[in-house]
Order: sequence, then structure tokens, then C-alpha cells
Amino acid sequence: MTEEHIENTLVIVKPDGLKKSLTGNILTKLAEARFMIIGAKVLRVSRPLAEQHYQHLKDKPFFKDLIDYIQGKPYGPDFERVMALVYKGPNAIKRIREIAGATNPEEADSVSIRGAFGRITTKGVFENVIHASSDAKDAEREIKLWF
Ligand code: 3AN
Repeated sequence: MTEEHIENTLVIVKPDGLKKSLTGNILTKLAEARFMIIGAKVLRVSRPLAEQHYQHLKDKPFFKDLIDYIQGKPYGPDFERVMALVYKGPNAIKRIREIAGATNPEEADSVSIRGAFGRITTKGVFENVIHASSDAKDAEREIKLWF
């Protein structure tokens, strides 16, 4: 049996998730998986916050489009916001990554959030609805950054 760690992880419902009215659906999936919400807020994402969050991708050709995307720029002023959440529970980081699905929505399991609702835009940005921290180090860094 794998050991259980009680972990905190950052989840972000991205602007495309808000635009597609997926907030309720995502919160329900995570509630049914028995994770607890310990932090939640809706916020506008500043450019410095976006750039710090995605600092590991700053040399990628899609970086500028990625920053515009997390700021909601392609969707108009009503959707220039995200919902950030901290979830707590046993093995929350890995299990919520599984519920979210693979980074590339076309490769993600079809019943995962990204597999069911994500798409690749004509600019080549992965519009993948949700962010979930990828490991313990990222979770700690990201929770400090967003809360
Ligand atoms: P994840 O969000 O699964 O941890 P990261 O951190 O590698 O993946 O990527 C952050 C975000 O950057 C992704 N959620 C996606 O929107 C975008 N992205 C990552 N890789 C690509 C790519 N090859 N082409 C376009 N967009 C990408």
C-alpha cells in the first residue's frame, strides 16, 4: 500500500474554465473526491504574478501567449480573472493532477477535466481549464505566491 501524506495543493480555475461555466463542475468533482477547500478567492491576475507563476516556461516560444491566456486577455474584460483554491487531503497533489489530466488536452484522459473540456487554440496554446500543482515543491511555492 502506498503511504498517505496529507498535502496542500494549489488549484486554479483558469479564465477559459470560468468562461465555459465549469467552476461548479470542477468544485463538485473535487468535493466528491473528498478534498477539503482551505483557501479560495477570485482575482485578476497581474502580469508579474502570471510571469512568476510560469517562470519555468519563460524561454518557451508560447510564453507571451501563455501569460495573456492566464490573464484572460483573449476572453474579454468579464473573464480577466481566475478562481484560486487551496485543497487539502491525502496525496492531494498527485490525485488532483490525475483528476485534472495531462497538460496537453489532446493527450489527457477523456474523463479528466482537461480531456473533457480543454482544447488547443489556433495559436497553439493549451487551453486546459485548470492548473494543479505538479509536486510538493511547486505546491509550496505556488500557495505562497497566490495566497
Ligand atoms: P502543467 O500546467 O500541466 O503543470 P506546465 O507547467 O508545463 O504544465 O505548463 C503550464 C501551461 O503552459 C500549461 N497548462 C499550458 O497551458 C501551457 N503549455 C505547456 N506546454 C505547452 C506547449 N507545448 N504548447 C502550448 N502551451 C503549453
